[in-house]
Amino acid sequence: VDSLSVIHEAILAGDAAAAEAAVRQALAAGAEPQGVVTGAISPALDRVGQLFESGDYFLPDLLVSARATKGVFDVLRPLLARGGVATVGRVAMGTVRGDVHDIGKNLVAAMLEGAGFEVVDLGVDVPAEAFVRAAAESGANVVGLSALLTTSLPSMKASIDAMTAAGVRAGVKVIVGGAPVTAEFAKSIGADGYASSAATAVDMVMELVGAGRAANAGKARA
Ligand code: B12
Repeated sequence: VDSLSVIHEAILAGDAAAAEAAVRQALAAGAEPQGVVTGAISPALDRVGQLFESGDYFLPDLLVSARATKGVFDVLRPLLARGGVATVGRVAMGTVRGDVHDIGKNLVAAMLEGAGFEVVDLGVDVPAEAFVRAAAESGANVVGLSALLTTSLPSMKASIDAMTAAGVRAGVKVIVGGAPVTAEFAKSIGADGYASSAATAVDMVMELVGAGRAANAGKARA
């Protein structure tokens, strides 16, 4: 539909007002909230990521696109929750202690919300104890840790160790990500899952919470 490409372009351009207006217009014209996510927001975020990696987009571009996405999700969130998109699980996500990078974490959170997950945002510079509390008390079945600094990788390990020490580790799946994180590192600190991008993160979480759902989600996105 045409309104979807308007949303797509507005997110690429980082035009929050235009993105929000286009979403309201699409909804008024009868678009499904979930369709807006899969048809416009996800592809736009994928494109923003590609443009950043290729050096065509810079930090300010990333920030304004992230902000536009946030605004759009503020409009969609209540509709996604109500509109029959079954909650497939609850994910508590945070950037580990010592690290304030949150663009990647927020993209992953946005994609998970789009796929029907409830996301509890723990914020940035999150101490190990806060991850422990989230695992114990938030009702999350998945806890996500993000790190963008090599110097904050030890905080990632410390957070998982603290969950184990507190006896809450076995009750949740722990996923990790961020530029300096590798599959090997993830394994070495005892994480259940690792993904290098927001799109693969959704597939991975789907798989962790139940294989049948992963198949359905694959169809929804195709
Ligand atoms: C934006 C940015 C900042 C912004 C952050 C703004 C914000 N709100 O996030 C600001 C300006 C604040 C900043 C500050 C600093 N930064 Co900085 N920053 C970056 C930059 C340019 C982009 C990061 C980014 O957003 N990438 C885009 C997102 C979409 O990608 P991503 O985060 O990797 O996320 C994707 C995946 O990794 C994955 N993912 C991410 N999290 C998770 C979590 C889970 C669970 C899963 C499954 C997946 C997943 O999915 C995401 C989407 O695809 C990088 C350089 C670069 N090119 O990466 C440097 C960079 C990360 N920063 C760096 C540094 C050194 C700093 C500072 C220390 C600078 C300073 N001297 O003050 C401070 C640190 C402050 C702190 N304590 O954290 C270094 C880190 C070097 C290192 N290896 O340790 C980098 C690599 C720059 C460089 N080349 O030197 N930075």
